[in-house]
Amino acid sequence: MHMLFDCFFFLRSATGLFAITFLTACAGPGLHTPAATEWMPRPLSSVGAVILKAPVLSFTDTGLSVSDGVTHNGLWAVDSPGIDWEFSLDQGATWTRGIGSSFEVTGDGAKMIWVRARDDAGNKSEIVRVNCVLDTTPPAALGVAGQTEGVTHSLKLSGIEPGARWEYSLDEQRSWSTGQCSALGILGNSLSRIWLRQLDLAGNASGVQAFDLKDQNQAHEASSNPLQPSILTPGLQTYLIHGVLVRGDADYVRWDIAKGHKVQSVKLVQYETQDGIAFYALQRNTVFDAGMDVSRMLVHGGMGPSDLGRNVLANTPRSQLGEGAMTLRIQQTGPLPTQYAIEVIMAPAD
Ligand SMILES: [Ca+2]
Ligand SMILES: [Ca+2]
Repeated sequence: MHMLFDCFFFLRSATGLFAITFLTACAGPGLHTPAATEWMPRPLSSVGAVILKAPVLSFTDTGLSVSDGVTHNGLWAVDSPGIDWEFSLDQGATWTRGIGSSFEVTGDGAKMIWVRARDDAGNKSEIVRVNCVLDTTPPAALGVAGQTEGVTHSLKLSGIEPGARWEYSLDEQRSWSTGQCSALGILGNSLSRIWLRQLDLAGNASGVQAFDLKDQNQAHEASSNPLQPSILTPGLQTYLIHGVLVRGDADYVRWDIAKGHKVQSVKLVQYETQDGIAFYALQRNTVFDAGMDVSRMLVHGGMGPSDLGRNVLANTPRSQLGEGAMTLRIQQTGPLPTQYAIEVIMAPAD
């Protein structure tokens, strides 16, 4: 995404030409905000009498926010059609002639970037100023400590940078999903390995870490008894339920939503099979005793490849997502084994 900083216009007064520059702030919390207004009166009858059209300055804002000015990309584009330009990184003390239509800023840290048009007659534009933070340094790899709590295996994550997010991959790093809080609760017997990493505020990825789920001796086959579902350990915000389904073998898993919290999403995140589709249902109860009575289910339906990443609770009223128990049933009607993984995200209630 490009941020454009071309908001300026001119006013003519009795004494000469004035330029007003309004700079769009690329600043978020803790960042410097560019000067909002710049008055530059110029005499009309000397060298430098003409105020040139100011360049348009843009850069690619990266990371968790693409509007906070924190970026790992130091390449700045300058649009100054037909007019030479120059830039300063020291608030105008020294200027560097621009070549082409971009320049690169190096060195991590807060940057005050000034750009203006110029010509050989000494004419200049007003200065376009932008403050940003360049961060090209990847964060350290996550610390990961596993522990088993009941039938849930919890990965406690440490070393998460302020403002960073952590991600996991179930497909050997081809795709990544974002986790919440600083732990991942895993229940099931299908996944063999999970990859973990963090992305800092600017979007730099840390080194990855593999966590072997087969060697940890914590695989748990989810209960096939609707009245005795497997129970996720409480207190975490990110969970993965995984297993293998085949005709006649449904999985039942329950979680308890703490007071002041809600279920934010329930998503299929892995589905590997040669066989059609699975069927899921969620019931607001400590057991799944709805049977086939859909009126007692919160949601129900098919889950297949086209449902990957879809929050099945997206249309459920918020009032039904709060404190209390919720039980999942997932099953398959075909004879070929289906591997699945479902992500459950909890969050503080609004
Ligand atoms: Ca950013
Ligand atoms: Ca960094």
